[in-house]
Amino acid sequence: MARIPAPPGLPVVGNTLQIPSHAPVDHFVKVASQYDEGIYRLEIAGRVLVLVYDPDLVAEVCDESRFVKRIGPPLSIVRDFAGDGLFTADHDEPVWGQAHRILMPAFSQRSMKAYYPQMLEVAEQLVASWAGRQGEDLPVADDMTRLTLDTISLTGFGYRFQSFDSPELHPFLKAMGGALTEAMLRNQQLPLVTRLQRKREETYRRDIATMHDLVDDVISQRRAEGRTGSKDLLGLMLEASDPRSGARLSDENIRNQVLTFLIAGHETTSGLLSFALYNLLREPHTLARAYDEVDRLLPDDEPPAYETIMKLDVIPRILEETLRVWSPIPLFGVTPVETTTTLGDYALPEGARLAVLLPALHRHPKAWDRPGEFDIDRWLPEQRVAHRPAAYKPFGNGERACIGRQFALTEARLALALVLRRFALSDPGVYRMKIKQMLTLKPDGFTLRVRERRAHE
Ligand code: MNH
Repeated sequence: MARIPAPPGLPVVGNTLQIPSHAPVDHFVKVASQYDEGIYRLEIAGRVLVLVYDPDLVAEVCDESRFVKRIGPPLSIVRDFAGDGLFTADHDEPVWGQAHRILMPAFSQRSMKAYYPQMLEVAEQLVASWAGRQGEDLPVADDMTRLTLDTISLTGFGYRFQSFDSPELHPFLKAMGGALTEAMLRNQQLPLVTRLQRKREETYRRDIATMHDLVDDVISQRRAEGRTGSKDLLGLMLEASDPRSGARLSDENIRNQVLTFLIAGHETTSGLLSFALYNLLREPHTLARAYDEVDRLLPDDEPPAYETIMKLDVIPRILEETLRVWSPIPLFGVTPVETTTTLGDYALPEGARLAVLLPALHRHPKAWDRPGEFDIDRWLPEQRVAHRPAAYKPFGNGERACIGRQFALTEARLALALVLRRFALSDPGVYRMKIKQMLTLKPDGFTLRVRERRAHE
């Protein structure tokens, strides 16, 4: 048996103080570059965390008979506000399976087609907003957040944020940012220390209350409308029952799911679109191919049909390659089941939790040629078959993988297609990538400028 390599830490606090609490992943990736083994361990606030990024070891970690999703830090902290919603439920919590089975139909291809008119409505608001701000420095991540928040709330719950009507982001987003950042911080604190921070605790509780108030507003608005038979997420949650057990979701669980979807359903897609635009500005050759594609498939000013968006080929490959190079969710955690004591040749420390470290996995030289190069042709069908399945996990793994994958990709394809059909993009300064982490990753302070590609009469 081999020992898992470990950077030296200090007595009691282990590696905790080495990890900058506002940018833990940045640190994890730096350390990863020092361990070719593709695995190392850290001790954070008294717990052992094993980081894994060797593609063969990750393939083992993805075996769901040996490793499962158990909620521990930081998701146990997110559970303070997302409760037993899908993202923060344990794998053996019955309500996870019930909600999963009730909601799956809402993520079928047919459902995507049903959401499409509303996705289009919001994407057109983005384009209209940018058309009115040509030549200005546009805050990319903020505007992508407006797009994705409005899209999930309108399609999922029939609720309108109308974010493009306001120069300020909705208070929900500030509360969410505060709570997620606090969860990240607490992840590295001993519980005793957390308890001593009275002021922070107050702010944290206030942020959670702000989010819950919004959720209650979403639900009560639907109840007031008395709209029954609606097949959107909220309609299913209020009316459908689990096909296996016949169980209905409790009011408390529905609240948790609504908040879960409001957060999980926008934050990551916003990151994906922001990173995609960043990549396009740096890859003029790829950008030119994307322009060619929209000019060919969306030749006029008409709103594109769902079928047209499904025919896109270059834009989806831009999204896939963006998710390889910049995954908005940079890691996901698993726990060995009781009978699992080893990984590869390594003995797993008792009680250890594991995390698949995506930035290091997605650029691992064992799995990827020219890993640092942005190359959308890796995703051509004939090249794709050669990929190792475990070397690309932007949506997580197995039954706990992302339920919103098709939703995110449909929404992102449409938004990029509409933006590229209308605008030429340019970088006002020379933006240097600076990651902002609030559990998920986004480019911080990234702006771009647009001007119309064709004259509109
Ligand atoms: Mn999503 C789980 C990435 C968009 C709703 N999502 C996950 C996981 C990853 C992930 C990774 C697994 C986390 C874990 O193992 O702990 N999600 C993404 C990315 C995008 C994304 C990279 C966009 C790009 N997610 C979306 C959208 C929605 C959504 C859009 C909703 C409409 N995601 C979820 C939910 C879960 C999840 C809900 C939890 C699923 C479960 O465990 O049942």
